Amino acid sequence: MESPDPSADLWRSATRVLDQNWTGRYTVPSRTLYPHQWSWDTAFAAIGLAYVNPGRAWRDLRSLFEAQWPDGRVPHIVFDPDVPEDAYFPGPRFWRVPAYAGRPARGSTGLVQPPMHALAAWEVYRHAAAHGADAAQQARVELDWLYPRLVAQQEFLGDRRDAGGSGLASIVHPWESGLDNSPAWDDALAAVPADMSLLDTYHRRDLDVSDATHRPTDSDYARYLGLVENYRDGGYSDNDLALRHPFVVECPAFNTVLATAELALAQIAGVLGHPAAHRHRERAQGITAAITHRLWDPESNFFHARDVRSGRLSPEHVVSGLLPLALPDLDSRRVDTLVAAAKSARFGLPAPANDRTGPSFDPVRYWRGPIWINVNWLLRRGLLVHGRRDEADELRRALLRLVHRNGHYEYFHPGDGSGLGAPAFSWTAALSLDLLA
Ligand code: 2M8
Repeated sequence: MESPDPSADLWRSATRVLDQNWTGRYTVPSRTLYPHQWSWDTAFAAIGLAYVNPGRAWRDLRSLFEAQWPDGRVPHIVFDPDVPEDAYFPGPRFWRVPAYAGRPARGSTGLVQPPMHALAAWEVYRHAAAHGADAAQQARVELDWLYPRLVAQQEFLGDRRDAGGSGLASIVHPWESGLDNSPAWDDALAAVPADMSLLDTYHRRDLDVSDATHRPTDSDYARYLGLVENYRDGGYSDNDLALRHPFVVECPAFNTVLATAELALAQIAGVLGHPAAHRHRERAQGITAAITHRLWDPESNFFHARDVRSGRLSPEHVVSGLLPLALPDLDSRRVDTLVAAAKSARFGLPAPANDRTGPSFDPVRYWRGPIWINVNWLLRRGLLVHGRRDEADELRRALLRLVHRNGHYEYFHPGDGSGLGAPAFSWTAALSLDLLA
């Protein structure tokens, strides 16, 4: 039987999950599977913490940005020195990140993830006053500390990572997308050698704690490791990426987040009295234009990932192709087309990670079929940005129902809604708080 006040119930359980996953310095995505700090998970956690504990939201963001590299990149994982090497694979030793002056004690990877942090910082700031004058004052101080670091993060992605010279940031590894084994990468990954012997030397820790049918396959992992080795052995340099690295891809979701970050930075610059607000808005417009120009396929009427090396668009229809809906400057024809696609038999709201009608759809395998709360949260933002209030509210209610009935799981079965992956997952809990508020 459902509780008489499902919202209060959900609020309490979400807060509990965030409390349990707080280490004292940052929030882990999940105690079982991901025992370190992940980049975009930190941003989503902060969006929820904004309602219940803004001090912790700021601490979380600070912990992550304290590990920012001098070139501006914010690592996709910041390792906890107190967690044993074998608690997560690939752990700190595998990455061999070069030492540099001032590097904090915590090691990191050399990859990035979608830059959700400017939006998160803006959201925490926006809600700070509701927690009193001290919280409002702290928010201002934290924004001031974060702003130049957020700008450096954007500059790294916009300059060093513009491997296609198109005004878009490229990812050099599927892990950078956050949508790890999405079919969007299948075509580009086919050109990456899968050295299966790499797996003889390492132990896939993820398979000790989760069901192998839910996780990326061994041949995916062989390619993932080979890609890290190549990038790592080149000193994590981004020079001539398209010539030196076998996986260089422009993702519509990653670049949508990049543009959204510029818009959040414009707001932050306004509050801080920096003259750069206009420049941030111009950058967002430039990225929007490049996404439309480079990643829209007029044949399929959809956004697809582009392989910079081959120049080809991925043929797959996956949820990342819906996310440009979150761009305020997207033209109304594409907005209508995307909303129709989201509601069509391919997806349906809440949207699964992959086209339900396509051959690569797998309802349990991670980013190849299940429903994820964070991408649906972004989709809902897109619906709101374009004034689709009814659809946005319907999606909000469906997401809350899903989590309330099944728990704060990492992802959900797109058929029966059952919870899959890690239980007590931070971004599911955090974004539930935002959806409830
Ligand atoms: C998943 O990715 C990690 C690698 O970064 C993994 O599979 O081990 C993805 O779902 C990613 O989006 C997420 O940030 C991370 C931690 O929740 O897990």
